[in-house]
Amino acid sequence: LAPMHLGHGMAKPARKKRLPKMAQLVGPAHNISRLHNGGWTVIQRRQDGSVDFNQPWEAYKAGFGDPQGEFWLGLEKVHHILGDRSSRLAVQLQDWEGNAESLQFPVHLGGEDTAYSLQLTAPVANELGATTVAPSGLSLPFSTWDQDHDLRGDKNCAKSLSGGWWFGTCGHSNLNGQYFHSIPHQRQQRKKGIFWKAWRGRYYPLQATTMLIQPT
Ligand code: MYR
Repeated sequence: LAPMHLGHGMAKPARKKRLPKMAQLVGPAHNISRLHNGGWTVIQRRQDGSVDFNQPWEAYKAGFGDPQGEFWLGLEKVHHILGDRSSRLAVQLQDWEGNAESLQFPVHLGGEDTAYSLQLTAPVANELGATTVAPSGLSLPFSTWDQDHDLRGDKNCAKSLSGGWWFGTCGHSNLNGQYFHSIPHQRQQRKKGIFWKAWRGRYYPLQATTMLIQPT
């Protein structure tokens, strides 16, 4: 990993920086245990749209997909791996022009009693571009279309977008969105895609993503 450390005052890496293909970073994966790589565990991969990520709460809790292809490891397993320790999360993003971006930041993940809330310190949440951040930081529960815990009182982000995610305002990121091979003309469709606003923007459907965790 060539991580970008957030919240430590470091400059953003150049946007066009190329990284090795994610498959090489991650290595062959025949089962969950072989997904471990230098203490990092892959918890999510998108690359071809072969798996439907618009799943209900129970599926996001238990995990789904193909460990050799696209998959979601499952919130319960992620919580089990991280325990109550503070941890690191890495996100690798690829666009359709050969550009890659890699971020990593400290997180804490709560259990199901907190709807698997992601706890981010204020500097990290601000660096990530969160809309509203209290001095004590940001606590962001996980949401699916059938369990709405997002920070929008008037909206169900998982329903109006797609997939399960730590939705705040609906517009920050969604790496579990619908996989698009080309940019849909309809705005209503486009917003359902896989996006990371601070990198390629709100309406750019990413080509590939990987998420990794590491207990610290
Ligand atoms: C908002 O303002 O809408 C909320 C901003 C939230 C920023 C943090 C989202 C990062 C989620 C990364 C996945 C973590 C996996 C353990």
